[in-house]
Amino acid sequence: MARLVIVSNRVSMPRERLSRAGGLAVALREALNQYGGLWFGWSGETVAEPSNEPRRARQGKVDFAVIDLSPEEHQQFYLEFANSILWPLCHYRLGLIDFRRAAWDGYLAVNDRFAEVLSKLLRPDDIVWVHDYHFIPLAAALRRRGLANKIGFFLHIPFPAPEVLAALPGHERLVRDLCAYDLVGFQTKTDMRALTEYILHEANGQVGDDGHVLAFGRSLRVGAFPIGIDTEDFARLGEQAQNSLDAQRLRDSLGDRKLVLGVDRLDYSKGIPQRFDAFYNMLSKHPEWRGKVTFMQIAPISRGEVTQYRKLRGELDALTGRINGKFAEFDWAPVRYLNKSFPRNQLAAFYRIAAVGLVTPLRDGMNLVAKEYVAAQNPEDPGVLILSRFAGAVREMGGAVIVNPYDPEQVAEALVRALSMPLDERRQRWQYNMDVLRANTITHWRESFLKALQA
Ligand code: ADQ
Repeated sequence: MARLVIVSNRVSMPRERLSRAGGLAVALREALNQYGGLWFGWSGETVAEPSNEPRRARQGKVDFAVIDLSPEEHQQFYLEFANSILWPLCHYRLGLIDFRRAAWDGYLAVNDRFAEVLSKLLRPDDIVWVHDYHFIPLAAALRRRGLANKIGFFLHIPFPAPEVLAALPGHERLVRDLCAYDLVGFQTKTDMRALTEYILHEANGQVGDDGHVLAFGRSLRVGAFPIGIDTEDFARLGEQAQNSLDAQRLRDSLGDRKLVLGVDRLDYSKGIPQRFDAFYNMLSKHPEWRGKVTFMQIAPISRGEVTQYRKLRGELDALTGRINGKFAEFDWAPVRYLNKSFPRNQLAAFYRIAAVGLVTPLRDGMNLVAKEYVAAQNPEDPGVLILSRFAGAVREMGGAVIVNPYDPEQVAEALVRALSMPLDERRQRWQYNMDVLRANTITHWRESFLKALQA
């Protein structure tokens, strides 16, 4: 196939360890390693006068090109528009939106500058694959420069229903720019339908059964491409982890207590305070479980400069203290709360040991942790996945115990049920999920998106 060019906000250069939490970086590095091509994006650095001359590197078949942001660009584009406006909007949290026109202008201007730099790196037959909400207007900015390449876009987060999207000043422009892509991919059919509803009812466009869209004088395709994981790799990591030193230490520290595990970036979309509340509820209503179960929440700090994220940290610090203060015994602390990230093999050890994977986002594009948890289980004695009905992954993980994360009592009951579930049922549920994960891997995701883009 022609050269593949991937654009994402944060590019990890070859020597940088992929230690930052984030499904996107892991998924993309795996994709490019196989195809070869160019990865273009932000360096992660801010400098007073950023150059339009990208820094380059090469590793194997992959070229990297990154540019820096100015402090003002970083503020308006990244902290404000992307992470304090689009992120809460797409996660249905209108109350958290902090709209400023300067942020919107900054967002468009950064997209324009990225298009300017990228247009000089592109060859006419390159296939361009742009990732995520930071770059919705990028294709339109490239088209203004006369580029006719095939350009696809994948949105990793949910796409809001038209009524919600309409709260964003400038929503018409955003959707018009989105239609400058040739293919727009979503995690689920629900996200896809949210866009097609908008096209039909707000933009006077047309939508065919096959995802063909006519709008704003352009013709494009839309589709659902649920992202997967490297299933076999996680299964192998899980198996190897079984006998690792980390696994042994964790088991020793638990004694004969069962482990309930949560792993998330520290983000308000993940429903972590509600999850703590559910655990509190379970210990209150089911005293028989006191001293018999430990809840470990791993949540590395993310977007620490954004006010809402700082507030969340304070809230979780207090909740941890409250639960441990109320229920802990001299030889047992109910909650272990860790603000750090772990390498994949260590994470796999934790997944493998956990009797319950507690994944309860209030809204999530997909949620890869749910899938990783399933893949790392021991097939002979698998743990139970408890999954929010608002995670994209729920469409595929029919073997999970499905919950409403806003209902702490229901989640508490689900915990009791999962912790006491008979082996036969656990195996059946796990097998169902694992079959799905084996059929829809990260490779399958990448290939089906690129095939649709090339078609
Ligand atoms: P995220 O919101 O970052 O991704 P998620 O899909 O769960 O959420 O991916 C997180 C990734 O980071 C997983 O691979 C996980 O293993 C890793 N991770 C999380 N905590 C970690 C820790 N403490 N230590 C090490 N690794 C950790 C966005 C969207 C999701 C969508 C993905 C991919 O918000 O909905 O599933 O992109 O499209």
